[in-house]
Amino acid sequence: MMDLQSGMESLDPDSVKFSKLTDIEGIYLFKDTVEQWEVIHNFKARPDDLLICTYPKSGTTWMQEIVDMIQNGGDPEKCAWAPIYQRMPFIELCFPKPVPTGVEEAEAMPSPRTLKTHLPVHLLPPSFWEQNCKIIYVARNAKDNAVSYFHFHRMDNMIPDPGRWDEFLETFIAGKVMWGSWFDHVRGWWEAKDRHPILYLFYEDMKEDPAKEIQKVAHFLGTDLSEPVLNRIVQHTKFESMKTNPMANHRTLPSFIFDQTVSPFMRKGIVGDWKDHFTVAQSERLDNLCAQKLKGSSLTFRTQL
Ligand code: PPS
Repeated sequence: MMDLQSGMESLDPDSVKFSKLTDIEGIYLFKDTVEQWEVIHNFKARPDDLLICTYPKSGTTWMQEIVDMIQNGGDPEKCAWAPIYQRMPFIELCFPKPVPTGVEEAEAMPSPRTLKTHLPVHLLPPSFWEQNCKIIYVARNAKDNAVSYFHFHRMDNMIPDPGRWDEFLETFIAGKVMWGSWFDHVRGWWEAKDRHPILYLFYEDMKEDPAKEIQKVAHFLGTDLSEPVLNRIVQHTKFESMKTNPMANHRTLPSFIFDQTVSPFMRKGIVGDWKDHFTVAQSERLDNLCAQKLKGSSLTFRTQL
């Protein structure tokens, strides 16, 4: 099997360019993912799989690097063997042939595996529940999440052009973006955590006190980090380090996929960037929507630190 990196480099740029939105049960996903849905749905999770799950742009890559560092005893050399997207297969990712699919990559990987998904709770392949796999979910406040997703739409050529910010915000609110509604995603996984081994964390908490949140992840994985190891992980996974780490910053992806001259993958990495994008009216509207759609769930978000 060709590896993911060589496969992507061999692609015809036109074959990955966004063409049209396709969905599974109303959730927009890549065209190739929809075509392969049967295989993805029947994915065979193993009991010792760890799944990192997020709505897009919530801190997925950050959590992936943290987990890899914990699993490797805080040794950055051991996490540098490949770009992050190759170290942890993204189960619903499907490019045109000859690129291996996320499922194929996962199947070829020895246990214990760490996998990535952005699927909403009701679309997760059932074997993850059957095998009682551990899941780490990271959520980010809707405003910063929307801003980050807007800039991502500008630079990722595989997903639709976002249009103007105000237009994109409407699309985001309506859930007519890839992987669906932010509200349903964060709430669905919040409710699932009461029935399954899910560690539900927040981007804002990770920014405020990374050491505390990293130690929580370590405990969830059944280990305790010594002070020096914990400090090494905090340093290695802070935004400035990951921005310059070629194995984390996605600069190894061909520019016909991610055009980082338009907007870098490691863009700002802060809480509160929404203030530079939202009008007062937009901000109030999103606050009201959050209150309405998360009502009765005990789920709350911080939009500033
Ligand atoms: S993806 O494409 O869904 O996997 O993207 P994801 O990794 O979830 O989210 C990208 C945003 O996370 C920010 N980021 C970080 N913030 C703080 N610290 C660290 N170490 C870090 N790594 C990535 C990244 O900059 C994107 O957010 P924005 O707001 O666009 O900067």
